[in-house]
Amino acid sequence: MIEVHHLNESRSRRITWMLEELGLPYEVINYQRDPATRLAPPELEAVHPLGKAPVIRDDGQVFFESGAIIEYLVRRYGNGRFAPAIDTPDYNRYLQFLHYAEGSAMLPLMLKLYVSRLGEAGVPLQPRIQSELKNHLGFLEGELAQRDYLVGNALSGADVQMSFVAQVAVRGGRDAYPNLARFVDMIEARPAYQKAVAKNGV
Ligand SMILES: N[C@@H](CCC(=O)N[C@@H](CS)C(=O)NCC(=O)O)C(=O)O
Repeated sequence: MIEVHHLNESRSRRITWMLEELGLPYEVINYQRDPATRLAPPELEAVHPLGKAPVIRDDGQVFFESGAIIEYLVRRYGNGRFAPAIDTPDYNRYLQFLHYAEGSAMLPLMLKLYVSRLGEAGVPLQPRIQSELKNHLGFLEGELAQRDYLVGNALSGADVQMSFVAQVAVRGGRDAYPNLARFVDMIEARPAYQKAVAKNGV
């Protein structure tokens, strides 16, 4: 059975959700963040060299990185679902969003989080962070203007991977990005998402 190493309030909710969408059985090993530092407990270092989540074990192999895990699960267990046919323009768009989430979109969101902790000392960085946020979130808002899903007409692994970006983005306010907010509502209304959260938390 697939083993998921899940940290509370983290990106690993994408993996439990993906597994529920796929209808696969899985076992969750839970870790709790330190309430003060928000860091993962040191036990995660037993399965991830950097002590981060998510991590999965399948067929005896342990590996990490959400995008790689989602791509693997869809390829191995999707039976044609949750990804476009390979060698199509949509497949390349699917890869684009699988990589864009952590490769580009998360950076300004994380910078905003960390720099806000600096108080006055962080003020000089704010204009650049805000302009990058506007750039990325404006791009996504436009991408979702005419469509419900980022690729094609059905949920794909790319939507699952981008869900964390969208959730963090709209946490700061729904009004500026109504299409992103609608995307988050669509995700959170899915029975598989609700099942994953009910079983394992966010
Ligand atoms: N790009 C990685 C990010 C992994 C990551 O930073 N996970 C966070 C949770 S959202 C974590 O484990 N934080 C705890 C810590 O850094 O101690 C992925 O998508 O898997």
